[in-house]
Amino acid sequence: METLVDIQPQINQDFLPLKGTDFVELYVGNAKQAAFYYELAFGFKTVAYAGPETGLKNRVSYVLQQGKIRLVLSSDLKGDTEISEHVHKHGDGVKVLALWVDDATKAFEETVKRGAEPAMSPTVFEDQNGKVVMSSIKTYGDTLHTFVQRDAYNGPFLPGFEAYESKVFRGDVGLQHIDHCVGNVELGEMNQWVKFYEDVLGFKLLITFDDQDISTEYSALMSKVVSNGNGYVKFPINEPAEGKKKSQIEEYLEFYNGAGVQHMAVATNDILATVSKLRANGVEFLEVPDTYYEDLTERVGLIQEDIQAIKDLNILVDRDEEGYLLQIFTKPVSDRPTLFFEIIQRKGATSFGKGNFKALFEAIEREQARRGNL
Ligand code: TYF
Ligand code: FE
Repeated sequence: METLVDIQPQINQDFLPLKGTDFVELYVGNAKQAAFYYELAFGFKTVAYAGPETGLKNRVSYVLQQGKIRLVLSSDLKGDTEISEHVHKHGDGVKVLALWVDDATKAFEETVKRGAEPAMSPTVFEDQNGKVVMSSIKTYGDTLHTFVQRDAYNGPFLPGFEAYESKVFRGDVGLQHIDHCVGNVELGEMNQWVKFYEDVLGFKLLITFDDQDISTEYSALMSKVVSNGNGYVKFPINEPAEGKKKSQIEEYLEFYNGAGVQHMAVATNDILATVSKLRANGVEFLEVPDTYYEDLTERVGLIQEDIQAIKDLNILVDRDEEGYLLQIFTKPVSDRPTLFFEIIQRKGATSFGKGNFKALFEAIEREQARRGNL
């Protein structure tokens, strides 16, 4: 006889089980140079390539890896692809947040049945290394979620890509995996995107930050974090809120020409080593004033790291009920004030650094003011 306990897991069965983030694809103006930057500055290594040499007529992609993180950098070759249109409108930016699944056909059918707008119906890609099934749905702005089913594939990335010997790589910086990817959406649209992740992808609302939590003297934003069932995939969604001056989210929306990925948070096991290497490589970070560190111990209690080293590298610290976290934010990685990176090390904490919002947003606003956009 089946008891309620036995059938419960079936009733609650996740209709979209995710194994993690498969890759993040950026459409960029010059993938060759962008690959050089992500190798030498951020410690990624180019491992696969597709382009004219492999049979692609009008586009090129470099696949870079560090830890479990895979970045794909794609460019147009002739000005006649959706890539050049995307780059013209948005500048360099994230096109695809790809999700690793066991069944890309079912992922497509279940999400489209629940209201997702299709971008690519399930398609089999094959080469000598096996086969991959992929499908895509649309999310905010021009961004896509691509479902990747790769259990029958054993090649360097995807069918059509060949292994690439990097001549540029000079060592990693200890980045391990993607912690979360944040989207900025238009004023008033945050809740409908949260509902999209809840209804269409079966995500759960994890945390809400209202404008009281995060308004500074100048600008404000609201943010809600959604997570999938196993917590491997977390997507905070930001929208601008009324402030005294222009919100950092409005600045993003103006320069990106709409909604898109604002930051990718990448995790390390040793943030002191990682940030030292990134700084030595020339990566620029937001700076908080020395006063941030004056009451640090009172605010977060004892931490294992040397406070002086944390301060020298300008790393931020926050604590929640479960532990603490260390984080730091790069300046935008393109000329447009759009995409940036967060480096994060979690020591038990599962939150997003709310205790740092004021210092962080004031640092962002100093940069906004320097750009004349405040
Ligand atoms: O992902 C988060 O929620 C934190 C905080 O413009 C944050 O990293 C939120 C908005 C923002 C920068 C950081
Ligand atoms: Fe973040």
